Amino acid sequence: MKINVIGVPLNLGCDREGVERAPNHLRERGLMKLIRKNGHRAFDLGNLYVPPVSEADKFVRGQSLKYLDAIVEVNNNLAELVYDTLGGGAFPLVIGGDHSLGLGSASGVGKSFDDFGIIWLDAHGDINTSETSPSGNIHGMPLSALMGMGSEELVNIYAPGNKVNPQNVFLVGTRSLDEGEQALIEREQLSVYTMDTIRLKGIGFVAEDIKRKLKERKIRNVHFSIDVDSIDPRFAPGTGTRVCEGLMPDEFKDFVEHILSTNLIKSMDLVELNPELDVNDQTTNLCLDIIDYITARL
Ligand code: 4U7
Ligand code: MN
Ligand code: MN
Ligand code: MN
Repeated sequence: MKINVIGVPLNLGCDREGVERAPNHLRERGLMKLIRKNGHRAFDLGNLYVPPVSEADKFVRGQSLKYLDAIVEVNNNLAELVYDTLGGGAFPLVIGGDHSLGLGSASGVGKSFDDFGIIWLDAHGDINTSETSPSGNIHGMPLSALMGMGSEELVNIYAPGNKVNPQNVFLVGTRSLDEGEQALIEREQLSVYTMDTIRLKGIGFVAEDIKRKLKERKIRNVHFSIDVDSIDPRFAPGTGTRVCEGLMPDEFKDFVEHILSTNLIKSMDLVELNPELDVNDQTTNLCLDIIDYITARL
């Protein structure tokens, strides 16, 4: 398979330094060699340009969202690059950076296919809106905007309106939801597999349940967005928004195995690795191990 690696050194969505260094850090630790070892033709498309910002850009036009203009700009470019990659028959592997990049990558996927689903593996829901967000950080809002909710400027990135049908969105590993996010889940009847559900029924059951729903809804294309904070912080301390009681690395792999076996996964994000917060490169090594595990199954 042809795999295009796209680095997105973006930290404006989490408003904290360190995550922007992850794409180069992973490259320096042998990212491309690892993918090629698994038999792929891998191309490094480099890092997307992130415009410099000042404190004055933090809240523009009275917005409560931080660095809105720069984040819209980066995601618009990312969407086009993902769309071109899919059009060229390649698999986009998007390396963050913070999770606000999910807006661009999934929007690019949305333009490529009539119908697609999203699996969002994350400790958080990332479905806040400008009204419900306790932080103003856009990395907590991408999934709601992709479903057409929240700030118009986020909803209309790359193409006007919502990109994905809420019925085709699957949240997995969830264990930290804000009040407004819980209300949205109930209102939209979202498919959410919390850590409680995973502990109760097992990760294999959860994966099979998602596969069944994808089949039922005749979804042929899925974007897989992986936030490293889905994994328990004992194994992945190098991330900005740690939440305890997360996935064990083996559960993570088990899930990936089930989901990749469908051949429905057409693109992927790996986000929120912060090398500055890491302990002896433990999270970096885990990310490399994850990429190895995944690309061996693509
Ligand atoms: B991540 C948070 F309030 N919900 O909106 C928010 F807890 O991409 C965290 O999943 C968001 O890491 C985390 O700021 C976003 C907070
Ligand atoms: Mn996230
Ligand atoms: Mn998260
Ligand atoms: Mn985070």
